[in-house]
Order: sequence, then structure tokens, then C-alpha cells
Amino acid sequence: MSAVEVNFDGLVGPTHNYGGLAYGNLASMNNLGDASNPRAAVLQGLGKMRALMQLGLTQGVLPPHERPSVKTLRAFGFTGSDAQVIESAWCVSPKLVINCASASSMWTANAATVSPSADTADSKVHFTPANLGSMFHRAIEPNFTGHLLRRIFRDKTHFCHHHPIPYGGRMGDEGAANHGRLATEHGAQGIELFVYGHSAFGEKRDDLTFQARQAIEASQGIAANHQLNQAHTVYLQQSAKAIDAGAFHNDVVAVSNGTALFYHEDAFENKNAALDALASGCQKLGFEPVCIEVPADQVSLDTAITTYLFNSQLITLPGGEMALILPTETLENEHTSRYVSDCISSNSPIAAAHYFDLKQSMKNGGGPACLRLRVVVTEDEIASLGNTCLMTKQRLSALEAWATRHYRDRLMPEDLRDPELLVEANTALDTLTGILGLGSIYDFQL
Ligand code: SUG
Repeated sequence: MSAVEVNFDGLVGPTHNYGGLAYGNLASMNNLGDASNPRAAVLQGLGKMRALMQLGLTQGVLPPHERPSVKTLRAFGFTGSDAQVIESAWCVSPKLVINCASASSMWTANAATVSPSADTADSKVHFTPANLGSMFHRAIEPNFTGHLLRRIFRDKTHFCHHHPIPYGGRMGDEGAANHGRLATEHGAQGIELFVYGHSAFGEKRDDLTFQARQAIEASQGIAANHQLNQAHTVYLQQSAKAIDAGAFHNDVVAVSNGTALFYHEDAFENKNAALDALASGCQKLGFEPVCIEVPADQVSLDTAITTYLFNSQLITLPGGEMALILPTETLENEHTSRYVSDCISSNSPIAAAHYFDLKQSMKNGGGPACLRLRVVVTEDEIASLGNTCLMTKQRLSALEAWATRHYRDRLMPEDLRDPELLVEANTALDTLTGILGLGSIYDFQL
């Protein structure tokens, strides 16, 4: 069956800031307290969407979550008007308000795991919102994400929605950032690749500074709920070395597309066995994976993590060739820029590279691939969406004007206390639901 891959990019929210909330994510930790520019951030993301549409890809968009989340603050016992809730919470715990105000829903690679209908026993597209249980500011995302996905992908004959995997202890699930797919074409049955860091029930590794976020049991639960064929499902373990060096999600050190896996030499634990497992899965579907391994002596793990070489989008262009969508940091670094230029002039399947300035998101550890959720859909499935959240040139221009009008160009973490920011943010989101054809979806609209 013919199918297209739609990249649903997260729109950066009006409260985008550098609160340093993500332990183990070096960019987030190192940029704590810097001034952010929410307007530049959202426009950078829209610029990437525009360029991908110009390359002939189908582009979707997911709106930001309501932030600061006054509802979450109320659950901590703060009462009164919204302004009073924020102010009284700030007086008790500024960190709590900063957590409840993070714009982290922009990284839609962590929104959910999605299995296309070609891979599932009931031939529906399956969605599981990630529980994001490892970090408080992200653990408040899954409810709204599920609500949003059910609203957009609403036709029950095509789409099946699951609850997030229950969270407790270390049962983390970080969504598509730790999930990939290899297939001869988007619409063909594929190998679903789940990459986990630990067992939720295993011993904590005291020898590591940073712990893994993804539990194998969560990945297995998603595969079962999605009705995947076990013979076509492969589980690989992230290397502890990579996690400890700051690769908090596997998409910081590996990305797949078509039959290709582009990855760093140190991305996986027991690499040879991991690649054998992948190859034997692919062989069951009649193809060999194309493994594009980047050696550590050409690009060190640290360089891969600071430049986000692997957090690129590896896409198939309408002509069939593959292209990398990279952050400009990879062009500015001599090792990664040399690697990419050698790679595209060799006989690898990657034929082109396009670079984007996404610095606002990058400073919180979010590169091109973090900003998008891949959803492979057939013609009938995409037709059932109507025009909700799909991008057109007109909608893109409307969003650029909307962002320029509603977003601030400077925000410090302490500005999250400002009650005016909530008013501005809700006004912006109210207008946005109209632009995206979503109808009322936020709590403040109900
Ligand atoms: O979960 N940063 C995010 C970055 C997520 C990147 N996504 C992927 N690799 N797919 C995280 O670490 C920092 C936000 C803040 O401080 O407000 C943050 O959550």
C-alpha cells in the first residue's frame, strides 16, 4: 500500500525558557538561566517546516500545551485566581512553577510512539503517548498529548489510541525518540526498532552519572498494545557509555529511515549482537539493513552529542533519494561537516544535506529530529484528518504572523512568575486553535 511519512513538528510555546530542568541533557544543564527568545524559537521551527514542504514532504504541526499549567499547580493546593495560584506557588517553590511552565512539549519526538497500519495486526495506526515519567516537567505532558492525538486522528476505523504505559519507579517511556523503523518503503511492512536503556526492575548503576530514561518493559508493552508481529520487532540497548556522555535519548546517537540506520559507533550496548539482531529481523522481511556507522575516530561521542549530528531528520525525498536535515552546529564543527560532506559524495544512500538554525531549541537539547513526530499514513488515513493540523503555505504564513504578534522576544526563568505571561500565552493559544482547525481543546477554552 502506498503511504507517506508526515512529520508533525511541535510548535514552540510562548513560555520557552532555559530553566535547566533536564538532568543528563548537557545542553539544558549548561544553559540554565540564559535569556531565551520564544519568538525566534517558534520562527526557527516554522522555517524548518517551510523548507521541508519546499522539498516536497508532507508537514503537520502539533500545538503547544497550556503553560504555565495552572491546573497542575492547583493540584499542589494553591488556590485563588490563576494569577494568585502562580504567585503563591512561586513564593513557596519557584522551581515548581518553572517545571509547570516548561515549553518541553515542542519536542514531539517524545510525544508518542506511533506504529503505521502496515505493521499492526488490525491494520490500524496505533498511538501510545509517552509517559515521560523520568522528569516532572515532562510527566505532565501525556494526558494532553493523548487528548490532542485523539482529536487529530479521530477516525476509529483507521486509528487506535492507547493509554500511556503506567509510570512508577523507573518505568519510563520517552516515545519515538527511542523508536525507529526500517522498511523498503513507507507503506511496506517494517521492522520496528525499540531502544531501551534499562530494565525498570534492574539495579541502579552507581558507576554512572546519568541514568537511562527508557525501560525495556515499557517498550515491550507498547509493542504488545500496538499488535506488532514479534518476529518483526527488535529491541536494542542504548550504550551506558553514550547515556553517561549525555545521550539521554537514542535519537541523539542514531536515526533510521527506509532500510538505513545511521548511528554512532558507541550508540549501542553489545553492538555486534545488536546489529545481528537487526539484520536477522530485516532478513525475515526480505531485505538487508544499510548500516551507516560513524566511527569514533572520525566523530567522537562528545562531538556527536554537542553538534547533534544524529539528531538529524533522515528523510526520503519525493525522487527516492535520502537527505539529512541537520542543525547548523554540525556545519560549524570541522569533524561533523567533513563527515557529512564525505558521506554525501560517497556511495552511501544519503545524497544531500540541509542545515537549519535551531539554536533556541538546541540550547535545551532539542535538535531537528526532536522537534518532529513521524506518522506514516496511507491516502485514506491522511484524508480522514481533513485539514486539521496539516500544514499548507497559507497556514504557515498565518502561523508566522501569529507568532510575531503574540510571542515575547526575551524571557528569563523569573519572568515565568509574571501573571501577564499566562494571559498572553492563553490568548495566543486561543487564536492558534482557530488557525489549526482544532476547535476548543485547552482547559481554559472549556
Ligand atoms: O527531555 N529538554 C528535553 C529535550 C528533549 C529532546 N528530545 C529528543 N531527544 N527527542 C528533555 O531533556 C529542557 C526543558 C527545560 O529546561 O525547560 C528539556 O526538557
